[in-house]
This record gives sequence, C-alpha cells and structure tokens, in this order.
Amino acid sequence: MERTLVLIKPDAIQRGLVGRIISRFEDKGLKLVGIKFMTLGDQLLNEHYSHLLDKPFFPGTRSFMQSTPVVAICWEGLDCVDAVRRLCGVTKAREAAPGTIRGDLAMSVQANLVHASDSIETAATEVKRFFDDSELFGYSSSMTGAVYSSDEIDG
Ligand code: IDP
Ligand code: MG
Repeated sequence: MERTLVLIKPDAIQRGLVGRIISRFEDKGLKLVGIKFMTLGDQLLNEHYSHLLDKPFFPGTRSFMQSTPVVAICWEGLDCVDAVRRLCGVTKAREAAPGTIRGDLAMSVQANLVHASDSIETAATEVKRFFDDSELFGYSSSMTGAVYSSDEIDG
C-alpha cells in the first residue's frame, strides 16, 4: 500500500487544531505508521520546498514553517497519496472545497494548516526525508478489513 507524508503546520499548532486534523485522517480510514513533533532546519526546508526557492514569498514561508515545531505524520492506505491531497484541499485555503481540511478550517494561502505529498514519487522522497526507517511501524491493523473490501486488499 502507498505511504504519504503529512505535516501539520505552525498555524494548526497555534490554533490548537492538531487533534482535529489528525482525526480527519483517522476518520478517513488511513493507517498511522509514523508520527513525531519536530523543528525544521533551513536545510530540510530548502530541500522540502526546493520548488519554491526562487519565489518572493519563500523567505516568509520558511520563517512561518520554523515559527513552531510541526507534527510530521506518515499515513498508509490504498492510493493514499491522492486521497490525502483531496482531503486537504487546494493550496489557497479560502478557495478550498467545503469538506476538506483547508476548506473547513482555514482562509490563507500560506497558513493552510497542512502539507501533503503531491505524487507517489514525491511521497517516497518526503517520507524518507522526514523519517528514519526505525521511526516507521508496520503492524497488523484490525481496521483494514473493515475499511476495505477483500478484493481491494488481497493480492
Ligand atoms: P501545496 O502545499 O498545496 O502543495 P505548494 O505550491 O507546494 O502548495 O506550496 C507549498 C506551500 O508554500 C503552501 O502550502 C503555502 O504554505 C506556501 N505558499 C505557496 N504559494 C504561496 C504564495 O503565493 N504565497 C504565500 N505562501 C505560499
Ligand atoms: Mg506542494
């Protein structure tokens, strides 16, 4: 099954939304395989947001992302990279669809509560960037058989 990276950003930490945001992913049926609270150094952020390095807003985004620790989470599920992106909603939160995390809980472009990997390739790179192998846990989840039909998870 796929794995993807989610970061719960400093605006969510400041607003006390961490538990509610994690619940949205749990409610969806995603399996928690890694979670930690961490501060993001310049080098890690420059790699993580390398596609934004030359944008005029990037210094502001970097200092926003360093304004508190963030919660890094690795979720697992069938086609979960796409499912998690959809659950987060579009970048500009005030335009994000109702029902999404950004659509329901945020208004800003920068302070949009969550990061989620944007492709299968990016997810693999980002999970490795934020987690050591020893911080990711494979275990049998009793939820799996209820969340999926057997033809989806067998073979
Ligand atoms: P994404 O988080 O939806 O994948 P990206 O384009 O990868 O969006 O941008 C990464 C993050 O950089 C955004 O979530 C947001 O916090 C910030 N950001 C993107 N575009 C802008 C902008 O135009 N102004 C301010 N911050 C921005
Ligand atoms: Mg992105």
